[in-house]
Amino acid sequence: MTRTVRIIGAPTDYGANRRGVDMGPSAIRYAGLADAVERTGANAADAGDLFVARAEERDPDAEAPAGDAKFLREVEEVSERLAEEVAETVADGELPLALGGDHSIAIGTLAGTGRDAEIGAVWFDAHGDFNTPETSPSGNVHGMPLAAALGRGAFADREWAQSEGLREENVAIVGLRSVDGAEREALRESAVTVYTMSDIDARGLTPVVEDALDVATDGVEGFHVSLDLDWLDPGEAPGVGTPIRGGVSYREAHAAMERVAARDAAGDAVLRSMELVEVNPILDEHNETAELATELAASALGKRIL
Ligand code: Z70
Ligand code: MN
Ligand code: MN
Ligand code: MN
Repeated sequence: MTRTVRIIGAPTDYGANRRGVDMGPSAIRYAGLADAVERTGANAADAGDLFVARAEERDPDAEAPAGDAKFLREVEEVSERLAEEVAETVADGELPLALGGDHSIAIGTLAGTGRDAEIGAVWFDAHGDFNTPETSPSGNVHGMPLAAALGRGAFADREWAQSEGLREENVAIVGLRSVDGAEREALRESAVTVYTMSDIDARGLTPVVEDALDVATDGVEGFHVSLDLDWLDPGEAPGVGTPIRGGVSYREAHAAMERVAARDAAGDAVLRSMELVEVNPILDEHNETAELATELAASALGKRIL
C-alpha cells in the first residue's frame, strides 16, 4: 500500500529570539519537499501551515511559570493545534511530517504522535533540548521540548506539553555537542540515552544510529524522528538558528536517515512521525539548508540510490 506523507507547517519563532526560522516551512517547500517525497514512492499531501500569531503582537512574559520560558502561552497554543493535526494524521493511517519553525514545535508533534500508542524518539541535534524553565539559561523554549514532552520540571503540571506514550527509556539523542550545566546534570540522571559527537567519532555513525534506533524501538509501536538541522556541521547546513561547529557531515546525515528507513522497513516498530526544524532562510546560502532538509526527509522515507 502506498504511504501518504502529510506535510504540516508550523512557522514559529517563539522558541528563540526571532531569528527567521519561522520562514522554514516556506523554504523547505520551495526546495521541493512534496516532489522529493513522491519520488520515494509515497503520496505527498500538504496540509498547509498552522496559524501562528506574530511574536511582536504578544507579550513574551504573559505566562511566567516557575523559572523562565518565553512565549510559553503561544507555544501552548501552537502545540495544541499541532498535536491535534498530528494525532488525526496518524489515526488516518498517514505519516505526519512537521516543518518548523523552531524546535519548540516538537512539543506538539510528540504530544500528537504519542497520544494513542507507546512510542520512542530519536533526537538528531547538536543540543540536548532538555532544559526546563527552572534550568534554562536563555528562557528559549526551543531548548526545552524534550524535557517538556517527558513532563519534567515546570512541565509536570502542564498536560498539553506531555507526550503520553513516550518514556525516557525510549529516547535517544544523537550528536550532542552543546549542553548547559544544569541540563547536563538532568540528562545524566535521566533514563534518556545520549550519543555525543565523541561517540560518533570513536565508533562511527552507523553503529551509533543503530543503537539509538534500538533504544527508540524497544517495546513500542512506532518511533518519532526529530531532525534539527543544526545537527549537521555548519559547513553543510549554514542556514540554521544556532550553528555549532563540529557536526555530522552530509554523508553521515544521509547514512543516518537511511538507517531510519531500513528500521522502518524492518517493521518491528515503524516510523510514525517526523519533523524538520530550525531551518533559517535568512542565514542560508541559496536555500541549500532547506534543500538538505528535503533530501534528508526523502532518505528517511526510503529513497534509494539504486
Ligand atoms: C541552549 C538553551 C537550543 C537551538 C536548542 C540552546 C538551546 N541550550 N538552541 N536549539 N538551536 O538556550 O537552552
Ligand atoms: Mn533542537
Ligand atoms: Mn539544536
Ligand atoms: Mn490549554
